[in-house]
Amino acid sequence: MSDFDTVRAETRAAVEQAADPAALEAVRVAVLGRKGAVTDLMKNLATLAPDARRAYGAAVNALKDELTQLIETRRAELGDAALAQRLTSETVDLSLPARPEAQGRLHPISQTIDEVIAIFGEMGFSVAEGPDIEDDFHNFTALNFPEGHPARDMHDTFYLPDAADGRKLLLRTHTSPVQVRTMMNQTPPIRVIIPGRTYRSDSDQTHTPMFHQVEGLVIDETTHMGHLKGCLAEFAQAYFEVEHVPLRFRPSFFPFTEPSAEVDIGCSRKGGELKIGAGDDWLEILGCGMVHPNVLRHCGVDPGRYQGFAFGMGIERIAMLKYGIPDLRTFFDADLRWLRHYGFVPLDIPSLITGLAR
Ligand code: 2U9
Repeated sequence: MSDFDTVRAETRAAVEQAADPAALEAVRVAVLGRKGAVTDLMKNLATLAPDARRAYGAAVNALKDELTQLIETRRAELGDAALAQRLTSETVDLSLPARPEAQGRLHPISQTIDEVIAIFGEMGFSVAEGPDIEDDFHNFTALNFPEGHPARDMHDTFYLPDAADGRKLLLRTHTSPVQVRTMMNQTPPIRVIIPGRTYRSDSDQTHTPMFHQVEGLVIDETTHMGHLKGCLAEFAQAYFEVEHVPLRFRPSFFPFTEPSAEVDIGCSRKGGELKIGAGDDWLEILGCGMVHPNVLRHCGVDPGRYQGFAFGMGIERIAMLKYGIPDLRTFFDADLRWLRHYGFVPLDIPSLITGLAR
């Protein structure tokens, strides 16, 4: 066997045996490096007769190219194999949280608002917002509160100094002025909910000067009380996460709706435990009604063509019922131990598909 054949055969064997890129690199150095086998062959050139040198040199170069090719092919194979191995051994679980569980907690008010938005959002409602500082037109007059109505009284409403243009300014006592603004700025059909802060000069065990409401408004040409009832039934079932919730509509009065009703849901209070959706007891959760024609007129909506329903509920109240929070005033204590107990993990975003709350 010629030296060429020996180098070729030994290199082939070594390349085949090289199990990883480092071993292959060692083979390359041993064969093609400065002190390698091919370089050694080249050194024989000096011992040859001048006319034999050309053929010999060409043969060494051909061998060098051949072995280089061999090594590079093997290098590519090893790379592919390493990648395939990583792809099968390393898996990425895309359902894992991106970060360790957050330390902070969402306040039950924020959580409840997010849940309400998820439910009405699924029914096609948009969320509208408006200012906390209002004027008496949007908060009272447009809503059919007569002059001298007790709700306008200093005792219930936080008034601010009058605006430069003479408007009476106040902290909104309900989120209803946002529906007024929505009707004045949009044309029906309208489907909005308005979650937000409201203010009343009232403070005792069951009232705080600032509290949260969510109100809803639907205006269209043929909207009727059947739609109102279906919408609220759908909401109650989704929010309290029970198959069926009995609803009871009790006649009531609000200046801005006619007819008006207060809505109770069926529950049981056996053994001191509140169960929603079963039993023979009732629990008030919200107020509602058909929007009063005077309100539509004030908001630039033709009551001869359009009608609609509205509803309102207290966020604290529905949060207390769902999450068993016994005392309203603890919502506003900024007590971190309370928040750790009743709060929610920020990235568990409520949706009807993944669930409202964990
Ligand atoms: C417009 C027309 C009608 C909103 C409504 C209620 C009934 C209601 C209370 C629930 C508990 C307030 O937080 S609470 O004290 N709300 O009973 N709210 S109908 O009706 C509107 C609103 C805006 C233009």
